[in-house]
Amino acid sequence: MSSLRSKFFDVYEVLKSELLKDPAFDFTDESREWVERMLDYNVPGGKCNRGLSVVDSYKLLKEGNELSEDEIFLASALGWCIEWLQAYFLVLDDIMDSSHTRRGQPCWFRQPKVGMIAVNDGILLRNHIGRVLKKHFHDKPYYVYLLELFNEVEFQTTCGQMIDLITAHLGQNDLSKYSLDDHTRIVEYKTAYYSFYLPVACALVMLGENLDNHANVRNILLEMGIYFQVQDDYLDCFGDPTVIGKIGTDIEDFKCSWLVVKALELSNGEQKKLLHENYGKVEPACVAKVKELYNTLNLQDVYLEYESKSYDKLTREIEAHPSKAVQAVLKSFLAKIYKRHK
Ligand code: GPP
Ligand code: MG
Ligand code: MG
Ligand code: MG
Repeated sequence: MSSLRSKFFDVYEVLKSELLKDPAFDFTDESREWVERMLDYNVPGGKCNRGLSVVDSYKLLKEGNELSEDEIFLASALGWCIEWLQAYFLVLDDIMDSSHTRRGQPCWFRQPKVGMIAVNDGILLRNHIGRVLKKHFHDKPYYVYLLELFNEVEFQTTCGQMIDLITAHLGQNDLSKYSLDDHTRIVEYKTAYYSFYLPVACALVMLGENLDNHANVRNILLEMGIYFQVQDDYLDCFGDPTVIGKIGTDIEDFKCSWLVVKALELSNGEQKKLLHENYGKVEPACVAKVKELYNTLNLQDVYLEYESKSYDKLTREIEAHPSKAVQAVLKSFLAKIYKRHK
C-alpha cells in the first residue's frame, strides 16, 4: 500500500504540471506562478483520505489482482479530482464560514494579496477537474458517467451548503427550531456525497459498474458520511486546533451543529435560555458560556455513546453485504475515521 501511496503523490505533480502548461498562462509568468502557489497551498496539504480511497477501493474491488501502472495512474488521477473538488469547496467554505485557519495555516482568502481573488481561485479549481477528466478519460467508455457523477455530487454538495447557510437564519429567529432531522439533511448533502459516496463511486465507474445497481453501498456510505460530519461538529468545539488544523467557528456562526441540537434536547428551561442568549455571538465570553454548558450537559459522553453505536450499526450493515470485496472497501473506509481526532 505504501508504494501506492507514494505513486498517488507523484500523480499530483504530473497533473499540476499539465494544468500549468495551459496556454491561458502563456501571457504572463505571474499567472502561472499564482496558479502553482494556489494549488500547492490548497490541494495536497490534507489527509487525502478521499483521494487515496479511490485507489484503495479500486484495488480491493479487483480482489487481489495486481494493478497495472496505467490503472494506478488513472485511479490516482480520479482521486486527485476529488481532492481538487475538496480544495474548491474548502476555499469557498472558509469565506462563507469566516474561518481563520485550515490545515494548520491561514485560510487561503486570509493570505495577503489574496482576499476575494480566492472566489475566482475556487472556480478555477473546479474547472481544473473537467480538464483532468478530459485529458485522461476522454477515450474511456465510462467518460460520460464520470462527468455526470462529478456534476451530480457537486450539485448535492452545493445544495447542502445552501441549507447549512440558510438554516442559520432559522436558528437566529428561534434556536429551538433546530432538530436532528435538519442536521441530518444538511450533513448528508454537504458532506456525505462528496466525501464518502464519490470515492467509491469513482472506483466502481472505473470498473465499468452501473451505479444504479449499488444503492445499498451508497446508503451505507451516506450513513458513514453523516457520522463523519458529526465528528467534524464535535471536533469544531472539543478538538485540538493544533491537531485538526482549524479553529472552530460553529458557535459564532449560529450553525445547526450536532452539538447544539443535542444541547437543546438535553437542556432544562434555564439552560435553554442561556443557549438562546449566547449562541451565534462572536464575543469570546458568549462562546465560552456555550462551551461551559456543553460540558455541564456532558456532551462529550453523549458523543462517545453516539460514536460507538454508529460504529456497531455500520459494522452490522457492512457485514450484511453479499460481496466480501465490497465489505472490505467499506470497512477500510470506516477504519480510517473511527475515533478520529483530526
Ligand atoms: C463541511 O462543512 C462542508 C463543506 C466543506 C462543503 C462546502 C461546500 C461548498 C459548496 C462550498 P464545515 O463548514 O463544517 O467544514 P469545516 O469544519 O472543515 O469548515
Ligand atoms: Mg467551514
Ligand atoms: Mg461550512
Ligand atoms: Mg465543521
